[in-house]
Amino acid sequence: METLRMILALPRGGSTIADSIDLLHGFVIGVTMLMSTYVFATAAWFTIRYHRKRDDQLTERVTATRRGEAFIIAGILGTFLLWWVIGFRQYVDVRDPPSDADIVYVDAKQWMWKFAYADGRVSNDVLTVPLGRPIKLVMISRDVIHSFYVPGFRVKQDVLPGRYTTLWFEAKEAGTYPIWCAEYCGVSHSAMRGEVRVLEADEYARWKRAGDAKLAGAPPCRLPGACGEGNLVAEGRAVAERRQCVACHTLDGQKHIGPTWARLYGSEVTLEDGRRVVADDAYLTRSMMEPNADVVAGYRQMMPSYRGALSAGEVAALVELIRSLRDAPAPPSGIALPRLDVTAVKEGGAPP
Ligand code: HEC
Ligand SMILES: [Cu+2]
Repeated sequence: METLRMILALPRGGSTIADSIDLLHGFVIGVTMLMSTYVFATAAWFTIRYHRKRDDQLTERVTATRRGEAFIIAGILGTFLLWWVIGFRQYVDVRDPPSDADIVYVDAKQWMWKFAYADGRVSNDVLTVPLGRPIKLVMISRDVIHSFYVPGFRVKQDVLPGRYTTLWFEAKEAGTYPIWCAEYCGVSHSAMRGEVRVLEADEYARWKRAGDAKLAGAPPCRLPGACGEGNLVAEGRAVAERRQCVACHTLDGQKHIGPTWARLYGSEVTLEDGRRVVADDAYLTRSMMEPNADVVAGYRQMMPSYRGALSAGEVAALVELIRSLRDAPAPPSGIALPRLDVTAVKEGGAPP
């Protein structure tokens, strides 16, 4: 396996899925090489064995037995199906992030990667993550299609303008792993590089503390309950106020013009057309950008579209806020709680 990795010039596999991906990769290459060697050897042998010796010589009639044919068909089909079974299981692993993964928001643009962490930290081109923790990236592009590729982790995902895609990995070895953009995206495409820095737990804690000192200078949380939850959540509350989301949505579980955000994240939502969808990051962002696409059952379509109106950072903050409310306690029934900011918004009015 190690030799094959060297021949193919692959970097060491630093993520939990890397070894199984390499194993399938090696298996496919091994079988293909073996089969092509067999085909070429047979061709060479036939060339010698059935070489025409006289001008009027006719080739012998060669027939295969039924059993031989069945064996070959079953063998080839079986091999392909085996690849598929292994590959499908890996695909499910790669596509399905663990539910406790830490989320990092990725904003790609010509020609850099911007990372926003749940606690309010941001960084350019360098993604710092702890060792042995699943990390889920929620990614969007500001301009053209990019592709987030970390060869050392054996993961790659297109990053599209106007649509959120996700990718997850868990590093199993500390170190730095190069990030490449794997989709030609303009003049400096080849310079669109970054790196993932994987730190051991104590080093990561030190890195976080250094960042906290810097974040201490950030504006304090203005809303009750936001303090101590991490700054992106506080930021989300500020954005929800500023953008008047709270004119229609509550954070405390009460129904208003729109559905409440409490316990929304990860729940199953029934839509007007009968579909049931899970409220994940992609659904939430789509709800903001294309509110007409998934209208929640029991509500009128009156939410304005925020496409182009919200920056990627604001969207990340809003999603993080909604995520922080997933375990919010049920509201005391029948008692109207004071709401954050009740501002009358014209029906279907444009966002301020
Ligand atoms: C004019 C009132 C109004 C405003 C302002 C508004 N929304 Fe909505 N929103 C709604 C209504 C009504 C629905 C339910 C119908 C639908 O899905 O379109 C909804 C649905 C949603 C959903 C899906 C909720 C679910 O239960 O599945 C999300 C997420 C959402 N809004 C986020 C936002 C964000 C973020 C903002 C501010 C940037 C915002 N909304 C501003 C009225 C509003
Ligand atoms: Cu790119």
